Amino acid sequence: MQLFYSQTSPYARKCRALIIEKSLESKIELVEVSPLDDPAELHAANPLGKVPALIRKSGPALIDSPLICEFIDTLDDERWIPAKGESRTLVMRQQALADGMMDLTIGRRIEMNRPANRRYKLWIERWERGIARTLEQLDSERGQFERSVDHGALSIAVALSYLDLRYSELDWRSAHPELGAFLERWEQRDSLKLTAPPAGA
Ligand SMILES: N[C@@H](CCC(=O)N[C@@H](CS)C(=O)NCC(=O)O)C(=O)O
Repeated sequence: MQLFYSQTSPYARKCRALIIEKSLESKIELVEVSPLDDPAELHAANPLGKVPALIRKSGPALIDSPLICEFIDTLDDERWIPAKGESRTLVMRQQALADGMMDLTIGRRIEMNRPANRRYKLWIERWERGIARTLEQLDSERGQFERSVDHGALSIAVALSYLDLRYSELDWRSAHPELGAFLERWEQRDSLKLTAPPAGA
């Protein structure tokens, strides 16, 4: 199998980190692509032109990181996403909050990359408020995930780390020191160490 990824994509990082946590590196080859260069092999796997995308031995390629992670989790007997019940719902919800915060961070970043006089302040501020609210929410429900080692906690760690990469002006640790400590613990794991975006990315 092959996973198309880019080094800075937080969605792809979730998949790569999960592969490492589950020691599945020998089953999935990582193929680095640059989605903005429109590589034909990525478009063949994912018409949306986005990473991650997973080419399997048979069957259609999988797209969208929650689906890809769900599939990766079935490749061995160790469950990072609970199979059913409220624990599953909570992990999927944590992933949705994490992915949503990545979406907001990316939206903001695209806008910030425009020349200053062409940025749309309304959207930037809207996305920043969404990020602030999501951090508040995550902090308020920290007890549900801060000591967990599962896909929900992994997703949140990746999303927080992405704030540091793409919204580094935001001093989120001052308001949310326990979330900072949570990320620090995850950043000591190989899964996050080995998938960290390159310096200056
Ligand atoms: N919901 C998707 C989002 C994937 C996504 O937006 N990937 C970005 C990289 S961070 C991408 O490939 N963007 C290229 C583009 O939009 O053309 C997922 O969870 O996999």
